[in-house]
Amino acid sequence: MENIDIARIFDDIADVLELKDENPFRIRSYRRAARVIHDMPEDAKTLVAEGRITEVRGIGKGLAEKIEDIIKTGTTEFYEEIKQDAFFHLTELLNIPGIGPKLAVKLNREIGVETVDDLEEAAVKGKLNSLEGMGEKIEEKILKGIEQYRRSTGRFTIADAITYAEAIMKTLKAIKGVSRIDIAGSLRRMRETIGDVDILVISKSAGLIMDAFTSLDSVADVLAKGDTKSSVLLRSGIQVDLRILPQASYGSALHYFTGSKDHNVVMRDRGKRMGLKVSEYGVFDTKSEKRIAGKTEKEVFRAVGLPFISPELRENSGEFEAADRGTLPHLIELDDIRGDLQMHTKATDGANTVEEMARYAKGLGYEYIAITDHSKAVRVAGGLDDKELAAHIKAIRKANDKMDGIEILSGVEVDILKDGRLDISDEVLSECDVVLAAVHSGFTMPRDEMTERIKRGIGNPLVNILAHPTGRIINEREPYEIDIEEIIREAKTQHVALELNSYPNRLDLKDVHCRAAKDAGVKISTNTDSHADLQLRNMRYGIATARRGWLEPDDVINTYSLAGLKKFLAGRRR
Ligand code: DGT
Ligand code: CA
Ligand code: CA
Ligand code: ZN
Repeated sequence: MENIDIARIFDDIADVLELKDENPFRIRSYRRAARVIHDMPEDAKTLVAEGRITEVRGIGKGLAEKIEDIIKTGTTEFYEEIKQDAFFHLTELLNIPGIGPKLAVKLNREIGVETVDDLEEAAVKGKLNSLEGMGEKIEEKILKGIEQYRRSTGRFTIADAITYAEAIMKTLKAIKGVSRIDIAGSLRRMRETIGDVDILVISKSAGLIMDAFTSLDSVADVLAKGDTKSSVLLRSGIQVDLRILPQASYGSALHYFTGSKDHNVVMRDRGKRMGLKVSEYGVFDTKSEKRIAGKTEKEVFRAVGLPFISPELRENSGEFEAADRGTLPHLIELDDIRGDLQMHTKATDGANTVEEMARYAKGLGYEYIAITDHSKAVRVAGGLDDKELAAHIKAIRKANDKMDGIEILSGVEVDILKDGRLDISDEVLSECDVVLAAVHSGFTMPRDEMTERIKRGIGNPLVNILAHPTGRIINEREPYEIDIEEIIREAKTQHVALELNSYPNRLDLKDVHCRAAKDAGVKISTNTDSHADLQLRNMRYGIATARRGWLEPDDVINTYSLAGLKKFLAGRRR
């Protein structure tokens, strides 16, 4: 149960109540609950387990009880009732732009529409025009809405969003009269998934920019077009909002539209206590109504007595307290990274040779890499057995001898079998410079068993790093059930680093768990898990997540010099 799933339950309830035309206050309170849970920076599961759930703004005792119920049982009594309601089937229709609760009920009563597919069929067959009170071209509108809905369900990975955002920025930057352009919103905060992309611009030629923006090749649909704000839907299904802003308040707007909402609320309250009004238009003296700051973000922070807070930290998860105490972290940067410790080659399921990977890594300015192909249990990837790995290690050493300017460490991503044993012998593992261990099968094990399995796996003193510790694939596969706190404790005891797998649909460990690991004194290894040389560039997503996890260079072993790294690795093998 992720926060999104819990929020979904409250939203479903609100939908059904709305379809039934129930008390609007009741509907609104369910909607609000859904929003609060959806936007929470921390895992509801963790908050409940630690008894901190009522500390979240907007969660009182009543709501907290419902959330606990959902986490424990996956549902609530009322939700089960709601699911039996005849109207429950109609909630999907509400996702279609242009269909509200009244219309949904009408379509159901008069022509028996229950699902989006039914609706599509009715529209295609021209059954809607005959209904009373339907506007012109209703069928066309609804079909367009259905198409839009099907393309835009779910959030996008950060890599998808960045790819589109950067392309758009490049085009807009080239337009005359654009003096500044920035990404704001969740993408600037580098959240692991992105709802929509927010772009801010300073320019005197608004018309020109809006025309260019709404006629980009990648645009499928223009949702709104105005002088200061336009929104488009890209063919990929990603929505992009563009705002044109005046220079004098640009810093305030950039701060406001970067969010998060929770962070903004605290800024506003903080200002209020100082006799200031903080908004997207500037920081104003409440009495004189004079603007005292707004041109730059730094100015805005300074006006409320704060140093600049990095966007990745703006989740109201302790950044204000740390700023006041002067203990904000010196966040890790991509430039701090000296090597990459997980990648695959042609020996298993990679696309490139050892030499090719090394050459590309050298081009990125790295001092070292580790080649870590799969072991035999991962049959689909052509995993190596003892003998094959031993031969591969020899080949890696040979490549290392031949190549100047970068150290190629020999390694393996060894499988942790269901009983916690590793599927490569200690004899061969001890030939490796670095050993990553990981789970690749049996994902549905009960929590206790999975936790024990992994603890046993990393209990082997030859293991240095636990790879993709929770196994999730964003938008595809939930993490397996584990006691992550227990794993963090074990990693500390065993002197094992936890991986922050930087593959953009993994980002595993995720941000809050990176922070927990850091707090427990456990080191992180940011690796790309590349299966082709170009993927070595995915390190940026790992660094983004590391920053969201408050990590500093010293928390990440890939920032160490080769000697420092070797020392860390040797620490395990006494
Ligand atoms: P997303 O798009 O769901 O990934 O998340 P954001 O954070 O980009 O959210 P978005 O696009 O709805 O709005 C961008 C920022 O604008 C958001 O982070 C904070 C600010 N903002 C928008 N609406 C509100 C609001 O009602 N209250 C406050 N305080 N800030 C808001
Ligand atoms: Ca956004
Ligand atoms: Ca937006
Ligand atoms: Zn793996």
